[in-house]
Amino acid sequence: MSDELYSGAQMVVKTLVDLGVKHIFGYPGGSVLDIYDVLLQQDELQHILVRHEQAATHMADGLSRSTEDVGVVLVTSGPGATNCVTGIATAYMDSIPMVVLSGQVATHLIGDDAFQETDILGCSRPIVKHSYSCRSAADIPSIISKAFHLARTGRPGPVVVDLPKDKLDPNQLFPYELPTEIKIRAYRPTIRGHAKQIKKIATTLLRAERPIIYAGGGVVLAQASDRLLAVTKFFNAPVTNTLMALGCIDGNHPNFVGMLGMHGTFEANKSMANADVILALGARFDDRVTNNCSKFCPGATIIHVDIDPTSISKNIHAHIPVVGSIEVVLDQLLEQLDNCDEEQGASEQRKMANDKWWKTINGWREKSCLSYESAGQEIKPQQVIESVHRVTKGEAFVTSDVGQHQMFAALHYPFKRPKQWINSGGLGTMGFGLPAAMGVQFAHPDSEVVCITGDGSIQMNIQELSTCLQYNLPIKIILLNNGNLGMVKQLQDINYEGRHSNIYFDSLPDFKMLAESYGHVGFDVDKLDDLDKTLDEAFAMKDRLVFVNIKVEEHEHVYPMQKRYGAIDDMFIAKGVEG
Ligand SMILES: Cc1ncc(C[n+]2csc(CCOP(=O)(O)OP(=O)(O)O)c2C)c(N)n1
Repeated sequence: MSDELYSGAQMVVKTLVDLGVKHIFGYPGGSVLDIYDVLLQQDELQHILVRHEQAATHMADGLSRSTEDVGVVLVTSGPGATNCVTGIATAYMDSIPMVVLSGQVATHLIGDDAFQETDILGCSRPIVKHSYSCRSAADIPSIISKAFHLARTGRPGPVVVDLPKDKLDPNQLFPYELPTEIKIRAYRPTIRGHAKQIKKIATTLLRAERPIIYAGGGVVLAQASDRLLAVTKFFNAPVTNTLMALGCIDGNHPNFVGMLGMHGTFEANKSMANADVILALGARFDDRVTNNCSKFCPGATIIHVDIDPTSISKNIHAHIPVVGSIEVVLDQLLEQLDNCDEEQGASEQRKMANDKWWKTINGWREKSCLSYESAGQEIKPQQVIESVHRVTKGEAFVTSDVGQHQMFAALHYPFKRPKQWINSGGLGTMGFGLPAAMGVQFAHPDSEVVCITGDGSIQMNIQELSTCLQYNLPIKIILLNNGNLGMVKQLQDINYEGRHSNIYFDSLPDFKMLAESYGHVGFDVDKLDDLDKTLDEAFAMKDRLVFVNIKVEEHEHVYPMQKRYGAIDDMFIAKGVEG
């Protein structure tokens, strides 16, 4: 502990700096002005002044998803804090480490309906991993350190820290002590899998004739891609990823059968439905994957590995549950497999079964479920994604909003590495894409960052184009402009006999001019011949934000698509074509 004394506001900033935070996304207001005054007097922590607090949370979230860091947000009490609710829920649903520091009215005013008082701890309780209220300024270093620890360990998630104004008072000074070790009573996530369960996984997988690995976002969060690859190789098993896990195995890897679920590939869903053993790693069996739970993969033995015991058997019963961190459990499994003496002849038998399994899977692959018909000079959304993939050489960080464009990106841009694909999977938050791309660009200033968006979604946080100019963020925004809320239209086409209720904006802005008015470069593209060359020109502008407004075919649907209430593999692979 140093002899120097600090105010609560100074301690907030010093703690963040000491924890290695480089960027904080925020917006000032009365209750946090003491912190803002301290921010001005230092240069180790960069504050990013956003235009809307929801965007600050998505920026912190994007930064976190693309790194191993905790995203940090600073907002004022009342509306500043409530504007964060969607962003907190977005991070919570996808288990993203984030700390939100929210101002609060002075302690003696809490409960008085004071100006800009909101019970943000109450508002956010169901969508945070934990929250803290600060009762003494001297506790600030310890509270923020605990918040970081909780946010990034175990099953990660957002933590809210409420800071009453009187605890930030510049005239009240305290000694500063950053805890060297964090201890939180009753919080001890299980990291190692139970040895007996590991043995069971090994023997079950060794006996499997039709195994499949179903990898979820937990694999990305645990940075377990190398172990996933090792297990994949050992069994020569097919691998399918959830929307959240794309990139945890190279999209072009021969064992990768594509994303599974509602808009998953035919071969991924078929392989799941016909597997005899499913190794689920850090995945939730959510309804966008399973379709009708009562019809879910009836013939399979399900192994479910997750760090969160409450996720296991929540939606689908696990025959072999294993609580533990994915990378540690996979290390244990690989060690177990090394020590396993397969019975004589068993490995040849396994090889024969494996060959047969791949023959069946390759038969499903022959359906080419991602193929589509081109339409002359009209641009198909799939063509845009392919062109973006070409011009970025498959290397860019890609963020998306929510809708058809998100699914086209997920299906047609083969991601090479984990943390390259950044989207709101669990909450499905329109308005996520642009601010998330900004967070990514702050964390990776020299990398190419692309935001794939729709004409509905981009308007939900378009004000951040102004922030992009202030901080010179050279993001490339690719707008798949179909002139409607495409994903809603698709559902209305399929489930409501084409009755289109409230999906057309009759007053869309001129996006090119809008981007230019914010000080950026804008392009319009409306015919196929111009697509490649415009994207080449846009991506050649390395230090400018370029907004490319691309008119795409307005009636295109995303396929494949599961049938409502069906099994995982009850699917359409094209309009009216059953798989
Ligand atoms: C904040 C929010 N409101 C509503 C929805 C429901 N929703 C899901 S997709 C979608 C349409 C998205 O339209 P657009 O951004 O234009 O993308 P497109 O589907 O046309 O590619 C809507 C309204 C949502 N996901 N998020």
